[in-house]
Amino acid sequence: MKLYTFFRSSASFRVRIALNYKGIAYDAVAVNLPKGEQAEPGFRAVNPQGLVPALEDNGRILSQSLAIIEYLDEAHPGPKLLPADPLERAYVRAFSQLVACEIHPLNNLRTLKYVKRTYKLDDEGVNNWYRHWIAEGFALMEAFLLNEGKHGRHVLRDQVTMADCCLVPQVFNAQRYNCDLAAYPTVMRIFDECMKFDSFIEAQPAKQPDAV
Ligand SMILES: N[C@@H](CCC(=O)N[C@@H](CS)C(=O)NCC(=O)O)C(=O)O
Repeated sequence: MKLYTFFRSSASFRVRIALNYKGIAYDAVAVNLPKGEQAEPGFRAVNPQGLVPALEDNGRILSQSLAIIEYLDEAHPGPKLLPADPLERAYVRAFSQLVACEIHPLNNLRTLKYVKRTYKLDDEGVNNWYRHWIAEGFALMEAFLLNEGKHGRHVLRDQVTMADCCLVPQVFNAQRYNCDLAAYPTVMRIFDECMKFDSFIEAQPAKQPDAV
């Protein structure tokens, strides 16, 4: 199994956690995003979307982190990242999509580059954009957890699921931009619990071979 990844990519980080948690060995192939390697023909031949992560399993290429995690859960042994109960699966998917669809696209590299270039923002302007969407998104996550009342040490009670694989990288990203996360105590408690697991610790950006 081969994972095309970049150490700081939070979507790649989600899949690294899932692979580690399920005990699946993989080779990491680094795609340097700041250098633009995602747009080069070599990587476009792997994933025409020009996005990491991409996973190669038995010669087949998979894209999109949530689809990859669900595939790994369905096609490979190891502890389950999606619960069996349909309502609980919907809950885990809803939380995961809150991160992957409502927060991440507004703050990923190409979005930040576009707003910076088009609206002539300086670094402070870009940081304000970033922090605005983090504050909105984290408020949604915190409210979702409290309203649903299904969380425990993890998003779903005391069980590690795909939702935790999404929560942790998003917190890392927000911390990198010095966002104040004090207003989201439930999110942060779950983050702290997750970071007790080797599978999360080993997947973090600083531990990756391509980390600079
Ligand atoms: N929805 C996609 C998002 C993938 C994505 O945006 N990846 C970022 C890194 S986290 C990327 O490759 N960005 C390249 C770019 O913006 O040019 C997923 O969940 O896999």
